[in-house]
Formats: sequence, C-alpha cells, structure tokens
Amino acid sequence: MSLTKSFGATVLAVALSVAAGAVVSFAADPAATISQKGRHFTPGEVTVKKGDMVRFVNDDFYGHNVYSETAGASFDIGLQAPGEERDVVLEKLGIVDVRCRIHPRMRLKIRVEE
Ligand SMILES: [Cu+2]
Repeated sequence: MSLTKSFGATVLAVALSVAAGAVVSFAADPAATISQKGRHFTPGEVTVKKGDMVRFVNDDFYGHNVYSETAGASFDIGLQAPGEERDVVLEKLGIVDVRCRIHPRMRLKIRVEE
C-alpha cells in the first residue's frame, strides 16, 4: 500500500507542475515517445510541434528522473519506476534540453517547432 501512496504523491507533484508551466495531459496521444533504456534516451533527439505531448517510458530495470531546466520549458516528472510512463506537453518554441537527475550523462534534445 505504501507503494500506491508513493505513486499518488508523485502524480500529485506532476499535476502541481502544471501551474508552473509544464502541462501534463492524460487523455491525448503522444506526438513522440522517448524510451529510457540502458541509461540512454532513445531516440536522443526528436522534433515535435508546439503543444505536442511527449511521452517518457522507463524501459530500464531501475528508476530515472527526467527533467529540463531550459528557460520557459522547465519540468520535472519525478522519480519514474521501471515500466512507468509520464507525459509532458511542450509549449515553448526552440530546443529543450532534457536530462536525468540520477544519470547525468543521459541527454535528450527536443526541438519544438511551430
Ligand atoms: Cu536516469
């Protein structure tokens, strides 16, 4: 039961980040799906349209914490257990640098176009 509570708290944290600018949707289909596997983002670079949803899937056997500190497009999806999916909607044009708090070498570049 504690696992369920922990997950709920993470979902709440993601929901709260909506107010800070990173919008999360649970209904739409993603424009791109990024896998986290072998401590790499796959693909390592992707282009989406403004307002598109990007889905992060943890295909590893350990946790990741995907985030971005790119100005105007910052988000933090929190600790993501193996098998979990998290969605982020990107509204700011330009390059979004995405990383993992646990594995600093993980790098993903998202290009957001009009
Ligand atoms: Cu990681």
